Amino acid sequence: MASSITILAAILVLSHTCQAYTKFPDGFTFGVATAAHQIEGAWDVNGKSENVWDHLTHTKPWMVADFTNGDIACDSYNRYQEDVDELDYLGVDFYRFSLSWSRILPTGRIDQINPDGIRYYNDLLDALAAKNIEPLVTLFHWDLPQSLQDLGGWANPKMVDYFRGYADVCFREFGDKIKSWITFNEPYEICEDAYGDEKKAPAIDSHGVGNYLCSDTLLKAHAEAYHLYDETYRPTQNGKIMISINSIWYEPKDPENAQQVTLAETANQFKFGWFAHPIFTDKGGYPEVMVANVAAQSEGEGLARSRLEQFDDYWIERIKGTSDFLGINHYTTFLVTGPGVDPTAKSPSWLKDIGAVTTMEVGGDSASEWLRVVPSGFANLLRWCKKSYNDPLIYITENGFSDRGTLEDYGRISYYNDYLSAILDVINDDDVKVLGYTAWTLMDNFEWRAGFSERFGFYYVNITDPARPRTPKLSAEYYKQLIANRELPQDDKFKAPSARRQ
Ligand code: PNW
Repeated sequence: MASSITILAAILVLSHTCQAYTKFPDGFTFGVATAAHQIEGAWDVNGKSENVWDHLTHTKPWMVADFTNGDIACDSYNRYQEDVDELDYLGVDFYRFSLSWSRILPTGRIDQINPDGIRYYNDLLDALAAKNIEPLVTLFHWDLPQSLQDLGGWANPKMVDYFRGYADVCFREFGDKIKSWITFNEPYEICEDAYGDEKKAPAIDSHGVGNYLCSDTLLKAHAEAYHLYDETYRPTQNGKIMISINSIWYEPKDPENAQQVTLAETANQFKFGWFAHPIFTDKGGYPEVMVANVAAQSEGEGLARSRLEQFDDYWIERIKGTSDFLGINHYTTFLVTGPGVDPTAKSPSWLKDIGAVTTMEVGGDSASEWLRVVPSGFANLLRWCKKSYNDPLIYITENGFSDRGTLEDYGRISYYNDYLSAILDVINDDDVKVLGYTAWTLMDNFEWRAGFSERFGFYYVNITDPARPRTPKLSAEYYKQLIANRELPQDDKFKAPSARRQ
């Protein structure tokens, strides 16, 4: 008897571990994402002013790997109908794109509204509506008007008012057509990469200082835009508004090593928690370990105050709860190997403040140095978000894979398949509430400082041809079939020839 129970239990465990879910729940939605500066081009056309990426790429062209820029990009300003036709071909439920602040408000402020900017986005929104594609619209995807950067950009507290003004114009002009808004795309990348480092424009590199000034302003600006929408526009427009936070998920290299486990948690608090803790926890404010570490480091540097200013009670309350969903952008996982200062860390810096050494030696590779293929890390991140943030409703607002631009992109298909399978696992086994998924990206586009050398698209874009022809890759067929059937495609044709059944 005992042995038959053991056998039964073994069979159950075995069937459970072997089980791969393939079917998405009813109501789960699929989309693709882009961002204005990465696709639109027309950088100085019809009233648009210079943004920080125009400025960086024009004044320091060597800062982009292949010396390309966003001047023309995919020419979506002129070819948006082609974009919509491609979206229609894929069969997506929604399209995530961003608005160009400097196209709508050339001074950055509300004193001057550019009618052509309003027209352009209305045309795009009408073209989407004609195909029944829902817009999911990001207010800020990194392309700050240069005039506002000249005043200090996100390190200037006045930006709270400027952002609120810009959001107000967008809600008023487009709110009848847009029911889903994202305030900021990836605050970590904005604050750390652009103000604490020079990985993104405006490349201020005020490590350990500018990054924390930025987060203070950005979180307040986010909260003000949320409350403005909630109080003034939601009653008539009935939409939703959220923030999209990027995570590199950190795991201990050795899960049995208690110190590595603790340090991985610290790293996740510094990365995801920096922006999620103030918004999605009951307590609010920055994560405790972050407050403590930066205070200790600052003291060691002989400073009278911490480089990380804490929010006062007013702002803690004002920021808490200001996102209808948790938007997650996720690509990759790093491993924590031990305590200490990462060899690449500047002093002072966010990285040094963490106090952990990490390695990217995990999973398969991509064309992007930072992007390792670790689907299990995605599942762990999602479980951690459920636990850490009161079981939030989650949208995956970006996920994707880079190569150098092949049409038979088996690496991309296998990445999507394995990361989507990780989502199905946590939905089914852990009741994580993931409601929708956004693939990055519709077509190869201006990949910031990597230019066009790293390609993430479902469509290949030939940037040497002025017509910017777009060609669907095999992954486009994969995603189309996935969306049509709401199920992970099993066909052999989507597997690399070496992985096919004989
Ligand atoms: C995102 N990471 O950036 C951006 O939102 C997109 O504009 C960009 O094109 C896309 O991902 C691909 O890079 C990220 O280090 C930057 O984990 C860095 C990371 C993730 C996303």
